[in-house]
Amino acid sequence: MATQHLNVPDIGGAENVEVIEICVKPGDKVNKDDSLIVLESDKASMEIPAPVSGTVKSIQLKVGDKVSQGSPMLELDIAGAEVSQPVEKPVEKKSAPVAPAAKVEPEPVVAPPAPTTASAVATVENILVPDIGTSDAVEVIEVSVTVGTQIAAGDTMVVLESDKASMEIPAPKAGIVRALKIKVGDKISSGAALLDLETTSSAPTAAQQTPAAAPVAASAHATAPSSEIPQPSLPSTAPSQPAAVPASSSEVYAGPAVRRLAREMGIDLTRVPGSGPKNRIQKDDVKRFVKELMENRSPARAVTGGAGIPAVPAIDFAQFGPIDTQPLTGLHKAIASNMHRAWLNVPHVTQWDDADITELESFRETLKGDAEKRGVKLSPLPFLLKACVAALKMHPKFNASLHADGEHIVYKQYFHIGIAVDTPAGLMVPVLRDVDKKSVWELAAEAAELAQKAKDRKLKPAEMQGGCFSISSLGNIGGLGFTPIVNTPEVAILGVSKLTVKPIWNGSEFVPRKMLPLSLSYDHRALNGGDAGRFFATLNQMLGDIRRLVL
Ligand code: CAO
Repeated sequence: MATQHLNVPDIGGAENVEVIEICVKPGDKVNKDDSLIVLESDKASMEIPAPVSGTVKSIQLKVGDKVSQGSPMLELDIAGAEVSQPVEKPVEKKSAPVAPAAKVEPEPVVAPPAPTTASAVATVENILVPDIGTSDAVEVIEVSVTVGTQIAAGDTMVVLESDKASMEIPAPKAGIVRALKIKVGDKISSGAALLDLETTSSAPTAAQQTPAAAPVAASAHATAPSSEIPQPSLPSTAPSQPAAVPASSSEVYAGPAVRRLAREMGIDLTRVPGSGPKNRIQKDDVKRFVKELMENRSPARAVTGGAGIPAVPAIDFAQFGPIDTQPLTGLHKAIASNMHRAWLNVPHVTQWDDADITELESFRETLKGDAEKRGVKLSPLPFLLKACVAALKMHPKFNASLHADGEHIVYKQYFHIGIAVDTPAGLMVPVLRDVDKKSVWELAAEAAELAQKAKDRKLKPAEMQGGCFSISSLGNIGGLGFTPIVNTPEVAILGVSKLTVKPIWNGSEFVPRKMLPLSLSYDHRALNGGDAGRFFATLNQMLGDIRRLVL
């Protein structure tokens, strides 16, 4: 048995940070990564995890103390073999933009190695994973450089995939890759070593020495990326949410050990009520939640109505024949979770109609030459976007969101429309901004560009947020119709199926008309059948005679 004196580790240069909670007392046995104390700066809270397992011998601080790196924390009796383990460093992150009020307790990461000493001519710098906006380890799905590659500042070094989306990590500066520290399939967090970069600068900058060690700065970067260090792009497949309810477990107030326990038990932390100070979720809360689930009681404060839903039994399909089981990608899981959330929270209704687009199609045909000259492909989609804006303007209830407080409805005075894009990685919904202010040509070009970016997994978070309404077009694929799921917190979505020529009675005879099958799903809390009928009437009028769009 040996005693290790633990001091407050590197907390990103923050000083005089308040101790808001001491999670242990003398005599407590702690496991590696169990929370020892919780600090709170004016920007965020951070948890200091135990670097090793042991027994708390004494505690050198109390709630309310102001501490900095190096302040004595506590003494831990530990097994001799573990004494040499380094103290792990806490990393705090910003809350996800969708839930600004939520607190984040990210996973700790091992303190990064010191960068190589600079030479007068060339410096080899150890480039670390910057703040990637999530506390969980994320998978390396692509290494975009090799040893010897000359890269420019901003070039993609690696592509990571979190449980939210994929993200590219850009080079902080130009240089030559001298060594790679990661490979495809590795799971890494902010602060992990990425690669060694030979640069021509005479000394590494402070920012490069500790990219993951400056939580306060990291928070600031979240809204205003540093011009010196390119920030990773973190596309979120989650549509923007009304504030107040944590949208994912990375946004709840819980420490690493609790998060690990929840992961092991398959528990969604957003559903677990926290009993600790400031509603922090503790291990006992997770265990209590599981017990309640097992006893088939409805756990308190469940966020959705999912708690009482009977589970689908796990089945060993191999008993029926050969199978091939593949892991779901993080993106796929995030998409599934968003769909599930929307499906559980939104009382859906879908209405159907056909729009007569015979004239629109003739007009589009006449534009083919122009389209070719402009290098743009003109499908019915940009016309649908314009017609939807006209309908949204006439029926503002469709350009709205229910407020999270359940007391208000928010009418938007901007017209951003999401388009569902079918990609090999799953369904993504980039958003075209200010559709009302753009021409059909501009919309055609922008939709094609965003769709391509989605397919290449190059969408940035901003390109997927802020939608007011969505269009999901399966027209080029086929099918008579479908019930799209509302992209909550939007209140309606238009499904578009394959155009067919139908015999339509014109009062004296049947004539062949090009009919576009439309399905309009909406949140029945915000809209009703009459609203949808009127919306369709406007939409079909616009699509039937697009000259009306200029009125
Ligand atoms: N009926 C018949 N043909 C249609 C059509 C329709 N409703 N909509 C488009 N087309 C035609 C286009 O005119 C184009 O024909 P040409 O090549 O002859 O010009 C062809 O289909 C291909 O169109 P496109 O896919 O390139 O372009 P788009 O603007 O129609 O769609 C995009 C773009 C990104 C929406 C689409 O590619 C896509 O990903 N759709 C799938 C969305 C999806 O999966 N939704 C399901 C969500 S619910 O799970």
